[in-house]
Amino acid sequence: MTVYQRIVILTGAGLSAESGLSTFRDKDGIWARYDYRDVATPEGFARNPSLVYDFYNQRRRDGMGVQPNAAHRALAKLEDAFPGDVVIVTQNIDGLHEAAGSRNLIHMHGQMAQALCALCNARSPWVEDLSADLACSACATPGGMRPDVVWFGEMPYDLDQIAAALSSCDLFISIGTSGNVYPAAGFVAAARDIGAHTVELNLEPSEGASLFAEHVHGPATEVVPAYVDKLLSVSA
Ligand code: BJW
Repeated sequence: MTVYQRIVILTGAGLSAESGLSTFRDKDGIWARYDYRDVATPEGFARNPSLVYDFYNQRRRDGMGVQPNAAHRALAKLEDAFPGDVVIVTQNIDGLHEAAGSRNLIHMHGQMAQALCALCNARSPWVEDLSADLACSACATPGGMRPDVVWFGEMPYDLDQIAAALSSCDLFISIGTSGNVYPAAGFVAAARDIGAHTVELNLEPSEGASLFAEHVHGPATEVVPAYVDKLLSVSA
C-alpha cells in the first residue's frame, strides 16, 4: 500500500447504521417512511412547520444515548495516529464522530444538536425540542428558529474549506453513503481529477461505485477498522 499524506474522508448515514440510526435510502430507511419534499425542503417547512419540527424533534430524541461504533472509533484513532492530515467531511447530523474523539471534522449538512435562526442566521447549541414560538438567543426575536440542517435546495456548509481539502488530498475515502446527493456525490470526481487514490467502503456498491479505484464492501464496523489498521501499518 502507498504511503499517503493528506486524507479526506466523506461519511454518510451507513457509518451510523450500526449505532442504531436509520439510513435514508435503504428499504427500511427514513425516506420509506417520509416524503423528503415534506420534511427536508424549505418549501415543506413553509407548508407544514409542525410536521418538520416533529420529524427533527423525534430524530433528536432517538439520537440521545446512541453511542459511536467501532467505525467512528477507528476514524478517530486514524486522526490521532496518522502522521499526515486527516479531515472528515460528514453528511451526518448526529454527533457520533465528536463522541468518538474526531476533531478535524466538517458537518456539511448541519447538526442535530444545533438550531438556526432563519431571521439573523445565528447558530446555537440545542438539545431540547424546537418549535415555532421559541425566541432566538442572539436576536431575541421569536418565530425564526429551525433545525440547523441543510435541506434540498439549500447550500451545504463549509464548501470552500471542503474544496481546499479535496484539492490537496492524495487519498479520498467514502464511507457509508449512497452517492445520491450532490455536491457530496461529486467529491470523488474532484479527488480523482487531482490524482488522489479513491476508495469506497460501503455495505454494497453505491450509485457512484464505478468512480472509485478501490472498493471494500461490508459493514462499516468491520471494513473501516481493518482499512484504518492497514493505513496505519504502512505509515508507521
Ligand atoms: C452501510 C451500512 C453499514 C447501510 N455499513 N454501509 C447535481 C446534479 C443533480 C442534482 C443536484 C446537483 N447539485 C445539487 C443538486 C440538488 C440536490 C441533490 O443532490 N439532489 C439529488 C437527490 C439528485 N442537492 C442539494 O439540494 C444540496 N444543495 C445544493 O446542492 O446546493 C447548491 C449547490 C450546487 C452545486 C455546488 C454546491 C452547492 C443539499 C443537499 C441536502 C441533503 N439533505 C439531507 C437531509 C438533511 C439532514 C438530515 O435530515 O439528516 O441530508 S438528504 C439526506 O441525504 C441527508 C444525508 O446527509 C444525505 C445523503 O444520504 P447518505 O448519507 O448517503 O445516506 P443513504 O441512506 O442514501 O445511503 C446510506 C449508504 O450506507 C447506502 O449505500 C447503504 O448501502 C450504506 N450502508 N448500512 C456500511 N452498516
